[in-house]
Amino acid sequence: MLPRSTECPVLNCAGRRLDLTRPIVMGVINTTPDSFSDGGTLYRNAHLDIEQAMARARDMATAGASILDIGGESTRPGAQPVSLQEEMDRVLPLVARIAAELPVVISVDTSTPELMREAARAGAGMLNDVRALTRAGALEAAASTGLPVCLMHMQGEPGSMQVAPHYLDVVTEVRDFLQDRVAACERLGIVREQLLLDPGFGFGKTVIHNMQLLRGLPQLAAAGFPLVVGLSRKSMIGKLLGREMEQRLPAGLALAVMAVERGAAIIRTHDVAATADAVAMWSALQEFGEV
Ligand code: 8Y4
Repeated sequence: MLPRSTECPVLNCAGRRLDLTRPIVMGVINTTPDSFSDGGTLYRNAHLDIEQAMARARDMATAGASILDIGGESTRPGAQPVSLQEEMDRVLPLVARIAAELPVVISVDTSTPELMREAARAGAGMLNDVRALTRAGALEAAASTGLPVCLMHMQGEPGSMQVAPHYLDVVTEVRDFLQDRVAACERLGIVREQLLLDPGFGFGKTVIHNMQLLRGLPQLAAAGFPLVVGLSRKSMIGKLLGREMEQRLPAGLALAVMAVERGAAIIRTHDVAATADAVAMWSALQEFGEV
């Protein structure tokens, strides 16, 4: 079995330590109106929204999430672009509340340099960028925070990425892209020990590409960086098994265990309690074999 990461099993997340000796769970807290609150009705109440998100965050922390990932931009195809102010207003109050109240590492899902800086000030412990710090100023902003960064692979842009994904060899291309982004980070002074990598399941990938990436995960893990994997509820499950969104949990758990078996360090999921148990069962068997 491959190690979760060859070295440095502990990340420094703004003073909170993240032990990656065993695989851990990152819970998804979405603040976008189309996936949170009551379906984006015209009348929205910021106070109620934040209390609802806090209740979700508390539940996830109790259920075993070590990290909570907070995003204010929807990356689903066809989603409305979000202004900087709106993204800040959605994310920052929640970061501050969670930092004050819950013993978790807060990851901020953003590609926006200004939000990276402000989120770090508000108490974020990690940055998660689906654009791998490719936006103007993002490398500099991330470097200035000193926080660990998850670099994710995406082919194209959210609006059009699923139109015609194409690769000659998806595993090699994803690995080479991420390697280039690691080099770009290092040039700006972000040390390797603070970097995590993610193949970006579903981001400009067909079901076949996703399957090839999951089977090829050990080749990505071999680079020695902790791997973040997000497969929970994604359309791959719908397409392969014909399951609607509400019926994707069992397959999501299977995928989580398969990812961990192939070297994933962090599982990003909407279903924290079930995923934490699935991953803990994997760790129990793993440690049984080690003694
Ligand atoms: C159903 C459920 C359908 C979820 C689509 C989705 C990842 C990520 C997202 C990921 C990292 C999503 C922000 C897409 N996915 N960040 N973010 N890795 N690091 N879609 O796989 O969850 S959002």
